[in-house]
Amino acid sequence: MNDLISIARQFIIEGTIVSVKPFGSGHINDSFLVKTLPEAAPDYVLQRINHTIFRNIPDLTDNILKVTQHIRQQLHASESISDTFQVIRLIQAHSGSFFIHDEEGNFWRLYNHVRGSKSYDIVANPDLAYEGGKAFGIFQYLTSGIDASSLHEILPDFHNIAKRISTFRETVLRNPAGRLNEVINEIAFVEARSEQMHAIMRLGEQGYIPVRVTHNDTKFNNILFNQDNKAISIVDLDTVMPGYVLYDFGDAIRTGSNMAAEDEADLAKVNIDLHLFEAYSKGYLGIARKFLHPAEISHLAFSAKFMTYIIGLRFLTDHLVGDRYFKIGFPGHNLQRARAQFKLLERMEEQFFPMQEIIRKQAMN
Ligand code: GN1
Ligand code: MG
Repeated sequence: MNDLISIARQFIIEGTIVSVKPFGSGHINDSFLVKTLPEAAPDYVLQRINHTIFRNIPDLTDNILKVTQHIRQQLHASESISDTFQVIRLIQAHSGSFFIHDEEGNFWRLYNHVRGSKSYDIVANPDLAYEGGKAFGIFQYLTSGIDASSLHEILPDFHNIAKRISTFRETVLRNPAGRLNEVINEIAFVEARSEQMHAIMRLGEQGYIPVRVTHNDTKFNNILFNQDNKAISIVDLDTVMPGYVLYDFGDAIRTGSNMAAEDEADLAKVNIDLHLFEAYSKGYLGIARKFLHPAEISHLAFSAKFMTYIIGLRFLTDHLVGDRYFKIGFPGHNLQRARAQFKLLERMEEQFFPMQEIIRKQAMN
């Protein structure tokens, strides 16, 4: 903890640090809540950035500064879209930089912690889902004035399904961790759907859907709520880069309409809740139908299937390579995650028609 305190002190903070504790449930970076006194001073979130995944920290930081500064300006503009929406702020270090590179080679950064905020790994009710949808609609609206091509592509091909599938197939052939025998059913599941899952990529290549500024990691727990359960901010901005909105919508549904955890072991609990789906879509489209293109709207329901597929595929691939990307809590965790995602996808397939109906209805309202 002393080390963490001394790292946090290298940033320009208010108050005196009283504790630093592990925070959140991310699979990539390490996050800590830095509490300070007096009460009036803000608390902070200290993060060790996973630099084997995020290899260019200056570019990453550039993107975050550009996006957060733009949103802040938009929120100050007279015709603001929301009274309660806030944007998180990167805290500058005494050195003048917005990150620290320590002697051990680690990269650190500090954000303000939004006072009184909380997040949800599982969405308890449609009101939260509605708020979450609205928050991502607002986020997309507020970033729409940024030229997407001015952002660095931090993780190239992040949602490139052709590349993800070819990496998967190559991994299956190599079988580097010797785990192939246990995933025969999952491989068949992936292969049976590989063709249809190219749809969004093709729409993009053919120019039917625009490249926009997108968040690319719209897990529901990246939405901050206040004590009244109003969504007030969006966090985890590492993957904000040029992309398709369909990825953002789909990932939010994958995590925000599933009644079970992302890694639920009891597959009977995994399901898409259509009430949550409708509420999220209503909140989102209430803002986004004003600027989405027809081909975007007509693929929203599909995007939920797509994102569930591609994340399941990434978990499965990581299991096959021996758990090198996602942090795991126990052996077999990535396989358990993959199985839960594939079960969720099956449930979405069963309920795809009502999902499409819901989108049609909410898009017209
Ligand atoms: C990772 O930051 P975190 O842990 O929420 C991953 C996402 C996945 C998610 C699955 C940079 O996100 O793409 O959807 O895990 N982020 C990166 O839970 O790979
Ligand atoms: Mg993330």
